[in-house]
Amino acid sequence: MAQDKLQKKSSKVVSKSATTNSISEIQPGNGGELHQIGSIDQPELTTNQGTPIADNQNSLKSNPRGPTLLEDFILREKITHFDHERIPERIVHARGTGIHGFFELKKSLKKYTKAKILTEVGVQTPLFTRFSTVAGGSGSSDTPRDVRGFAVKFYTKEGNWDLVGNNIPVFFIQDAIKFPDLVHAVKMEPDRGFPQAATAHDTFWDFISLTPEAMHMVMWIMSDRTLPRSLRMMEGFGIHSFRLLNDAGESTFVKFHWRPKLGLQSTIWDETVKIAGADPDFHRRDMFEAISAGAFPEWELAVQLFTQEEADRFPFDHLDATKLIPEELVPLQVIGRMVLNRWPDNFFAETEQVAFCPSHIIPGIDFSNDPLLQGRLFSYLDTQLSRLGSPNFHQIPVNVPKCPFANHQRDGHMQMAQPTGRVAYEPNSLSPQSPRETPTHGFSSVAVQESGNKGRIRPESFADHYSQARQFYRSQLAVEQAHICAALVFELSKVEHPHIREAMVGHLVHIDVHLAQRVADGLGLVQVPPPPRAAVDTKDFEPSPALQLIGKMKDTLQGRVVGILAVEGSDRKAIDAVRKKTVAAGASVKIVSLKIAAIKLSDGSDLKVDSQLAGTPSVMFDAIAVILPGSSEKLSKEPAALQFIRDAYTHLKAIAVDDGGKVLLKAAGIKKDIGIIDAEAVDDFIREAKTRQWSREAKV
Ligand code: HDE
Repeated sequence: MAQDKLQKKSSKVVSKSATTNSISEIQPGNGGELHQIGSIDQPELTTNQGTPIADNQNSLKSNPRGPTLLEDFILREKITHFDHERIPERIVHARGTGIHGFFELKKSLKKYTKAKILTEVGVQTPLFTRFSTVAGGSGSSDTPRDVRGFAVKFYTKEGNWDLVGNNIPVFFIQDAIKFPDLVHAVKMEPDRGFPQAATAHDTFWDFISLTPEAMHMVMWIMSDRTLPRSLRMMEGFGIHSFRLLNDAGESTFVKFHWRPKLGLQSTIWDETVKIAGADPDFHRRDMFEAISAGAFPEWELAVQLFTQEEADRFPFDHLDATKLIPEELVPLQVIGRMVLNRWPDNFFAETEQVAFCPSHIIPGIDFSNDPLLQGRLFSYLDTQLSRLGSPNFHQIPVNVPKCPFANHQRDGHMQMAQPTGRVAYEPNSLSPQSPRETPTHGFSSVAVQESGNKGRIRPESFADHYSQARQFYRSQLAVEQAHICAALVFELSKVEHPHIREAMVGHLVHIDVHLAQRVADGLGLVQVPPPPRAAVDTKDFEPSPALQLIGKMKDTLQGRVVGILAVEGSDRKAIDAVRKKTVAAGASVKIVSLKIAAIKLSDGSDLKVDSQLAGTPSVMFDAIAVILPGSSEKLSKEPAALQFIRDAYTHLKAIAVDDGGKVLLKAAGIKKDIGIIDAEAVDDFIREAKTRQWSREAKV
């Protein structure tokens, strides 16, 4: 009888028991627990076959305390589906964050390409971008020292174009055949299952020390480029040379660059390590909050264009992915912008199932002979087949082209299309409406002649492994060089085998003897080990300031977060002044206090608290203000408060303090210093908050 009542009401009612675990409340007979939800027309809960479900709380048993019956198809369907919910995670780049957006062309490349996305100025092309770390599993933290993936799927009028890049313009290896070894070396060691998402272990450095071509990339990954402050503050690079093809079939080489509007910013190592503990989702949350607040991140798309003749004169081979083309040699031309403005509806459906393939390309763009790119053209399609389980992965909504598409491919696992008619082949005479080739504007490859002997041969032009590594290192500011040295010492200190440490320092000698000496000192080596034999002499290229990171930090508070530490009795006026001006300057502000409940300020008004101090270290902020009542001695004994201000100081952040804040500053043993500002001087605070106090670093 109660069951009947439930079924009758099922389209308009919800069982209160859905939110409770109390057995008495979830008995199906407990009809009194049901209630109407106003006028909301709620859909019926059904099985996947559409059968309405009367009870989603109890499995079917032979008696109330008896065994569960095999005939309970509702239970079995639900649990079976659940058991199969996980798909294999990506072998690399498993941890990622995806966002929808658009690309808008500002400058036509019509002279070079027929691709509409690069010729139709002002047109907005929808896209989906996924940022990722490389080494960690999908549940790993956002902030290990790691390269970041920067993959963009453009849904163009002429098909999907995937530009699958990284936040570093070069790669570890020159030939795709070495990729499985590289990845096996960097991933957790197979016998022990650790470390997760870290390069600081023996197998990684063993492989690297035996792979001289990786040395340029090593300089990049040991720099703060691998510690981004935000996904919104990273550059992106297509890495390989691609080709643009115009209507006449002429080809021009191109390298793609993404440049963030917010400028570049990184964290520093000690800060990064603490962020991983305080908020493993630091980057995903930052992006989610920015998109939710309407602060849509934006990047410029820039290209480097060059001809075969120009390439022939470069002092390196542009087909070698361990080399970049300095901006000083081939300047960047900005051609458009990408704006990310819509968070996915569902993480799994979109971010997890998006399938990037460098082979997803459109007429007017073509591949170069870079052997790393050539290998990737095979790998990604193969990986999607294994990961998503079917050649029909293009039918998953996030992967579906937004232009018409039609062919005679049929069937396969999880086929969603239902084609009609008897014709599934081409050419045919039976179905005049069926899809046909379009030689006029269909995809065509560049017509170049290839010659030479077949063989497994590395070209001589790929032999210089150290010159660009040296150029990178020597282009860095002193602070940046110090960070590279410290990172190498940290990483190699985690290596158990001394011969690997020594071999690595040997390579550094080729890059820069002072660098090698500093790292050798840091590792406690008695002398700098001899360098390995190099195939060619290392060249002294001109330093390229464009390779710096700190130099690309923008003088802005946009995208930054200021934390204000306040307690009961803190001064309302001081808090309001800091908050108002920093928000006006573009920052977001969060109030941190001892408890999460609202606090009463000096004037008796209430202040909403955003985060609790013990769970919110200052690493969550770019700058802090400490506004405390004069009598804040008690807080000065609070370890979390002391750590809050000490870390902000050590991490070279601007700190604004009122008189009460000064008491905490003193208790933390911090003396007056650059970047420590009177809370009343908000403009000074804002100026200092836009940067880090690099000159403080030597002291801390
Ligand atoms: Fe990838 N890479 N990769 N890679 N890669 C994958 O494809 C591979 C390389 C990059 O957000 C996999 O869908 C080979 C360079 C990004 O979904 C796999 C080689 C660059 C992403 C694969 C490389 C990248 C991947 C794993 C050497 C920068 C994440 C899952 C020839 C230009 C895309 C997947 C996303 C993902 C293979 C080298 C970037 C296994 C064989 C160089 C951003 O197919």
